[in-house]
Amino acid sequence: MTEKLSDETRGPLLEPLFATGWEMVEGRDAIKKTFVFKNFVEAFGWMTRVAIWAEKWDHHPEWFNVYKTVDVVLSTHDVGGISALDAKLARKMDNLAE
Ligand code: HBI
Repeated sequence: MTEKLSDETRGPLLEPLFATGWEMVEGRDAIKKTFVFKNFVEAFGWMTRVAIWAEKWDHHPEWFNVYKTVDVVLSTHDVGGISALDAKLARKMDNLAE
C-alpha cells in the first residue's frame, strides 16, 4: 500500500529533488517543477516517454504544456500527499529530460 511520506522519511527522498529544481507547492503536500525544452516536439516527446513510465507504474503526473514548457505537479491522490512514487517519477522525469 502506498503511504504518504512522513516528516522523518521525506527528507532524504526530497532533498536531492530540491537540488534539481523541484519545489514544494504552496499550501499542498505536492512537488512542482517547470521543464523547458528546445521546442514543442522535444517537450511532447519527453511527455510521451514520461507517460509510458507513468502508465507502467500506475502513477500519473498533473502537468500543463504550453509550446516548449511543461509545468509538472506530483502528488499521490490516493493518500492525499507526497509518496515515494512521486519521488520516483520525479527522478525519472529529471533523467529523461537530461
Ligand atoms: N496517480 N498521481 C497519482 N496519484 C494516484 O493516487 C494515482 C495515480 N495514478 C493511478 C492511480 N492512483 C490508481 O491506482 C488509482 O486511481 C486506482
